[in-house]
Amino acid sequence: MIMKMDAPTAHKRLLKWVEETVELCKPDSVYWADGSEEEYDTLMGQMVDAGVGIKLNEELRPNSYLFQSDPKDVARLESRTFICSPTPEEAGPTNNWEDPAVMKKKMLNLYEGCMRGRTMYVIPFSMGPIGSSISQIGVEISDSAYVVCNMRIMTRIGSAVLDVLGDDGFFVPCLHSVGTPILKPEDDVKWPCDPVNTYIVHFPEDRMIWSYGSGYGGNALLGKKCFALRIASAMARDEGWLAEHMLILGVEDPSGNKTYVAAAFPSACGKTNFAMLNPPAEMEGWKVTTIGDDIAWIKPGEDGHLYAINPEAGFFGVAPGTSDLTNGNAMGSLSRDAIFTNCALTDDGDVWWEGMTEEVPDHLIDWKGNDWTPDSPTPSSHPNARFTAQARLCPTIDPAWEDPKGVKISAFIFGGRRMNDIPLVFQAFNWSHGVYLGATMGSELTAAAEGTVGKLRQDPMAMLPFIGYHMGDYFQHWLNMGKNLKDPPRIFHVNWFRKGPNGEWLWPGFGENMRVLRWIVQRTAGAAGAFEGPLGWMPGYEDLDWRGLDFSESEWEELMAIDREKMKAQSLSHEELFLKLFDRLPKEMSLMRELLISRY
Ligand code: SAT
Ligand code: MN
Repeated sequence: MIMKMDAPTAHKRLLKWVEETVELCKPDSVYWADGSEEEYDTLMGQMVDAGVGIKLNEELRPNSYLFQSDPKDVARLESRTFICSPTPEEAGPTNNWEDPAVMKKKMLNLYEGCMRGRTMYVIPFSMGPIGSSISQIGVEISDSAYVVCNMRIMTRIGSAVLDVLGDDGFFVPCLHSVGTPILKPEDDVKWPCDPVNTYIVHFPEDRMIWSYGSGYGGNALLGKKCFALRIASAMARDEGWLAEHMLILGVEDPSGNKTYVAAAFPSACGKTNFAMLNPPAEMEGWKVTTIGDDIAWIKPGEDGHLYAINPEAGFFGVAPGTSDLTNGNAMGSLSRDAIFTNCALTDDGDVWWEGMTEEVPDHLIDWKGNDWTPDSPTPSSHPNARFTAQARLCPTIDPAWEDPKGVKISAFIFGGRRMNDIPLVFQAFNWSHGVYLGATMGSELTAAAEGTVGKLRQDPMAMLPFIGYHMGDYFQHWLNMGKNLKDPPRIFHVNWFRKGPNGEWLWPGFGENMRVLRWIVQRTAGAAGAFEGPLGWMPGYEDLDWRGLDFSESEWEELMAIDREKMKAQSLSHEELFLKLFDRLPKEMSLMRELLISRY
């Protein structure tokens, strides 16, 4: 057993925490991750030998592995996610809350001896380029080698992080256990988890994360939603920056000028696709580059502008639906050195998922390990099957993606999934109006299984499950941020999902979204036309580049139309969320709503 003596750090608080965790969780051994390639290969080798993971065909998918989870552990679990601030008011009505003392007591009971028979991994990690002034350090303790390997792709881990941490640097402790000690040989299962006792708990005051019972995605890779959004949002509020659920992309115009944009979309709106968009060939000279596909940390620079980094180093993307047609750049990123979870296995040792190719393989092993044919009644991959891919392998990765200064943000985009009311694109009148657009963002439910079709789900800034404090205070923080900037980024709203009377999509989406992006970027430079509408500044037909797309002016009119009666009804739905937040809702939000109604 490697004990404290062998620890590769002299950081007192870290050593003490590791020692206490050993005493509590009682692992068989302790291993400090150094982040090396050999370490990754060794851990993967061990998991393959144990039948936990599958090594994919080296020729078809070099250095890549497939894991299949317990069917009861397949996604983030919002009902078990808690913000344990000192009072329920601080967590607000949109988060689950429990008294921190009560929750700690309950979880200490669960953690007691939970790593018996297992190795306890200590994983120092940096969110953001190591040493950047926008980056933050965390240390995850986990009893899962799968977590170590995923963290090595999604973040920067190991010795280099300890060097920056020094003897007394700040770090966020993140404790994770799959919650299944190995007490007898039968306990050593392929995907250990404890769905009954799963908890994903945040202590914003302590800047600390405790997770128990799940090995999947955001429940277990604690740098992602837990740290980079929930804990970081609380840190950002206190320190004057923003931790947002946003992709960051660069737009290069034909003369080589680069404009960076950060964008928030509700789930299932093609966020990863947008971050890696391939412009239509006819829009010669226009190019999109990728900084990140999920999370942005944004800080004001000395010059009064906002600078953003992607705190992550990889993509944890939804596999089904990803193809060379929908997102060739994601396919490029996962062509090697990747981890797949809950995808299907092909007969030649590669992965497959619904939508990957037009031709469906005759035979697969599905995500549950069963034989599968096109006649099988269930999909071969779980709908939330994931790829963990290195950002540096993305064909569109921006040369500045690891720049410690970050990239200057010129525009924010808030997206919606609105089938029958909101036009394709418009620009907010000013910063506070833009914050209102973000605050009232929503998506219409698509499947009956999700609830009533067409019902609007409010998801402010796509942050509903990711704000580590009261949502009203979060809106106030956004308003405050704008006041302190010299030239705040322009704010836009887009909706790729509008449908016509016969249920047909009015906008082709995907690469064609470049036409909207071009208008947005030109607006931020004061170089594109717009007219004033009730919702904001809107482009006219002539303001978009139509080369290579047959889209008539009357189609455009339909796509951009505003039905004043529908809009009035919609603004009532904003009130529902605002009422919940009433005692902490900034008055600007109510005023913006009044102004909006008065313009219809
Ligand atoms: O599981 S993750 O949190 O990483 C992804 C998601 O559910 O949004
Ligand atoms: Mn996300």
